[in-house]
Amino acid sequence: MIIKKITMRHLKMTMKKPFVTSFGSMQEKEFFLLEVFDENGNSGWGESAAFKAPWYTEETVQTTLHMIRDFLIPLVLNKEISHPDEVSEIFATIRKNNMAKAAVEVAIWDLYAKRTDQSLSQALGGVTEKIEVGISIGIQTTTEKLLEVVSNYIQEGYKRIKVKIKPGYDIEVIQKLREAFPSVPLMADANSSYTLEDFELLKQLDDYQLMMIEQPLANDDIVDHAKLQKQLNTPICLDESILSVADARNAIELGSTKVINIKIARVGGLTEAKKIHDLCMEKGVPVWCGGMLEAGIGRAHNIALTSLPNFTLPGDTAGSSHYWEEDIISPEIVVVNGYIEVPKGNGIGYEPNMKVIQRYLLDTIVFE
Ligand code: OSB
Ligand code: MG
Repeated sequence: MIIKKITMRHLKMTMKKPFVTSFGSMQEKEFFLLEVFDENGNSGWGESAAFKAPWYTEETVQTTLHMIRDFLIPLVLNKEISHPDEVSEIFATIRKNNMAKAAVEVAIWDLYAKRTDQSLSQALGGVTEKIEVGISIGIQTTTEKLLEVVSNYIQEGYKRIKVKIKPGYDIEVIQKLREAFPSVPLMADANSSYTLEDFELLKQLDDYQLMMIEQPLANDDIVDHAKLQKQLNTPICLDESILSVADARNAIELGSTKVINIKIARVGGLTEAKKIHDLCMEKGVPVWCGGMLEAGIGRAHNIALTSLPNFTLPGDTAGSSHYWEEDIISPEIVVVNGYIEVPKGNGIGYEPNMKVIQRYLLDTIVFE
């Protein structure tokens, strides 16, 4: 296929409620939609994930714009690409900037699936017809409020509960949750807010049968995580530390992680995500799909990826209505009894809803 034209739309949406982590509170989501056209007028869609501020990785909305517009689009525009796996090779001359790369790459995957008359799930080698859905809950104002929120999600059928923890908001919270919900699949995400000096505290988590603790230590560490995992019964799941299949291999070999959270954006696209999935499968390390508070296009890509066989743990991709009054795709993504059905239509299997997109649109750039 030849990439003939790319439309880059800048959107700003407001979430139903703020999402609070150890870094602060987020309610506005600004991102880009990439629509990539081939020579026959087919088009594929991608959504960028970086936030306004560089608290999760170093990328931001503005760095994404710069990289996509000035470096990545010129590398693919009017180029012949026979398979989307080639895109990450073309982008390899550009260091890091994984979220910018992923936004373009996933659009080319969708385009490829549509051209070849298959669902994105099929194109990736997906095997499951429905995926298990967990929920990630931000920090709440009081523990009572958290217990109430968790109870509602359990009643809605979510398959596992993930709560954010940080120094000063940890053991007591987990203890109260365990008391109230003795058998619910429960995990905690620290987003790198501890160091090895907190070992005694982290060790106490072993008393609460957590499925895993996500990214307790530094975002760029695997050595201290290995030391911690040796002393901890609770499995460690790395998120921020894994930016590539090479990182995954190193972390597994070192014993730094027993589970991996795969986010398409963090690892630079679907080809790299699939490589990490395949490596983990070979090594007996289960994976699940993380989230970036995406709108519908990003969610659709997550769902297709999650249909691969080693995604054996519930992911963070909730339904559209969890975050949005109205999502930018049609139909919206719905969770039924804790499952999302993997769409069978071509490509991502959801249509961009142009009326809704128009409402949130700040700006459009066309490259041809
Ligand atoms: O660490 O997984 C994370 C949200 C923003 C940034 C990082 C993370 C998260 C979440 C929520 O946990 C994922 C989601 O619901 O999309
Ligand atoms: Mg995380």
